[in-house]
Amino acid sequence: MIDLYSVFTANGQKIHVMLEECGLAYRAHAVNLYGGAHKTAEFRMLNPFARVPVLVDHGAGVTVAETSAILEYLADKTGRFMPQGAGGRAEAQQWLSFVAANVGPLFRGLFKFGAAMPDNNPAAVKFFMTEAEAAFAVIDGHLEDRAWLAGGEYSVADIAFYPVAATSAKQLPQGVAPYTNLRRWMDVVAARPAVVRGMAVLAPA
Ligand SMILES: N[C@@H](CCC(=O)N[C@@H](CS)C(=O)NCC(=O)O)C(=O)O
Repeated sequence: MIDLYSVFTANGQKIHVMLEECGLAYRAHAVNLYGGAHKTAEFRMLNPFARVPVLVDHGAGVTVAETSAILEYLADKTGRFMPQGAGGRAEAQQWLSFVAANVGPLFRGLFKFGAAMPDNNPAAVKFFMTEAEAAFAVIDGHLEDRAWLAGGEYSVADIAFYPVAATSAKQLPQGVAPYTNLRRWMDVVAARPAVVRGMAVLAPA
């Protein structure tokens, strides 16, 4: 059995979608971030970085945090959603890293300085917004002549980016409206039954 400690945000949704795509049995536990549940000594035993999501695979004796590491772990475990050739695999890891290490933190900054502290630091908001829009423009351009982000197939790279486009991008003034190729790709990903199920996991009642 797999236990997933998570929240209803893009970072959580990446893993919810992957688990649903892989058809793995799991229990999703909502972590009360506002109550500081992730800062306890008990939680830091699972993830020293005090962040969600964290996955505990009891059968394998594995505990893993960081969305890109969790996605790669599940891809290795199931043999799914990671292109098999060296080139395709490297490409998937490149886009996975770009989303987790670059795009994700931009939206974290935008939330912290924008939604969480409105009008407190307009320069910071402008910086994070401009960078996030530039990242979306890069991904939109990349999708101009391809159906998927990497390796010519649906992969962990698409699974990592879809929740960011569907959820986090709402923080941008125009959302995903300016990005035609991205919206075409989103429509295809959104129609997958596992994506529909995964995006709804831990949704507030
Ligand atoms: N780099 C991490 C980011 C995870 C992250 O920022 N999670 C947020 C929730 S979406 C969190 O735990 N925030 C708690 C905090 O910042 O104290 C990953 O990819 O897993």
